[in-house]
Amino acid sequence: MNTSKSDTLFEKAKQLIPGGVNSPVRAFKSVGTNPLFIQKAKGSKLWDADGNEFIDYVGSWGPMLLGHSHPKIIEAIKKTAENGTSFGAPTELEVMIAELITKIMPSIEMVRMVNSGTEATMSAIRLARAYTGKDKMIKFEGCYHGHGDSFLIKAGSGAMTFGVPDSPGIPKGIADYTLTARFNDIASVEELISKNKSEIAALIVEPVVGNMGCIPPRENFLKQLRQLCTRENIVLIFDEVMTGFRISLGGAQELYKIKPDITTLGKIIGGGLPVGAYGGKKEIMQLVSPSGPMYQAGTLSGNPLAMAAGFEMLSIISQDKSVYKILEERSAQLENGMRETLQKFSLNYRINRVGSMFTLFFTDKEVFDYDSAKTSDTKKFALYFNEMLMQGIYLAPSQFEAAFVSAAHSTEDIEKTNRAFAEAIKNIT
Ligand code: HOZ
Repeated sequence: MNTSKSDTLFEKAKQLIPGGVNSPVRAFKSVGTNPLFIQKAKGSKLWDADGNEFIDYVGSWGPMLLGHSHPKIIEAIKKTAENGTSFGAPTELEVMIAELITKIMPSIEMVRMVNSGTEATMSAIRLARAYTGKDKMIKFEGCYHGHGDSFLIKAGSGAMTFGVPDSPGIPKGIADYTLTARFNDIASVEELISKNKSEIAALIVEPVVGNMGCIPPRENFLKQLRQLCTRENIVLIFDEVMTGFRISLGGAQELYKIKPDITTLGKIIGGGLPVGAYGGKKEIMQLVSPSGPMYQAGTLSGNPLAMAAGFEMLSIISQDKSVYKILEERSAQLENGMRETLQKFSLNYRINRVGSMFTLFFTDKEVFDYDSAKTSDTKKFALYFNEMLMQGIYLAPSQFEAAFVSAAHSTEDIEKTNRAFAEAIKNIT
């Protein structure tokens, strides 16, 4: 059998890069195969180094809401690059994108751009501590907020996939400041608050979890979090790195009508370039240096290429009203097709979907938190993943990630995916 170009590249990469990849989940380790090395992508499709074509539901883990290589975004990047790629000095584009973000998400009165979601969440926690003068924070089991020290405690995403939710290398002193509650369990939050009275600076949550697979909040859960945080002077942080501009233009906060104090953003606001942001109430944001004492900085923050791509992306999705309609229609078509197949095979696997984010869990239990997500049969998931891949469908290589539909997915793409799904389920059942 001929070795594929991807396999050859992976062998070489493993000698040079830890695990052969620059971010763990993409290594395909939990599905028992080698990763594909990607050569190019356009619309809903991507092509690997061997020229194989796939319908893509990873979408660079979220940012490709409009599909890959959207002509207007590419044009904006090219045009901006002609005038220089980084100045380490302010540009008009930064003001333009800040204005657009604050308009789309009114809870964000001021915003600071950074380079990744991890930077955004690390900065948001520091800011909450500076604002409240308190040190502890609450996060939820299975939520993932990037790889900052304080967050790799009972973390989701790759940490959950590889079974190391508490990473080594984090001093106990730091870990002690992170308290973990159970998602969708308000009593677990109340208990932590009463045991740590007046010590909690912030509560951070993925309002719809994407990093233990897609898990929506139960009715009133976010509202109850808001009430508790207001009562206890705790800064409520919505990590909308995945949900922002995806599950609705104004993110989860618009969909569920809850106003957080701080929001962290990433992915879509960079239109495929590396960007993150944190923003919120003016009163809190004014503590950020240089208007206040909370220090946070970055040479590439507000980088012109990233701002140009992000601004174009946000302009398109805020003007073109058809985008969210298409996303919902395609996602519903996909969900319905999958449900039909499951029914046909008398399988009760769970599909959680919020807008264009979804996950199929290989369990017959309702999936609403970390423990219930862990009831999934990950061996079955691996079989399913490989069956889909063989039929040209590229999914996230982990049970504990969300799949993303884009506005570039056509009804034919979805039909093909539903046919592949039926075949995959038949072959693994
Ligand atoms: N943290 C991303 C998933 N939630 C994975 C990023 C990657 O491996 O590229």
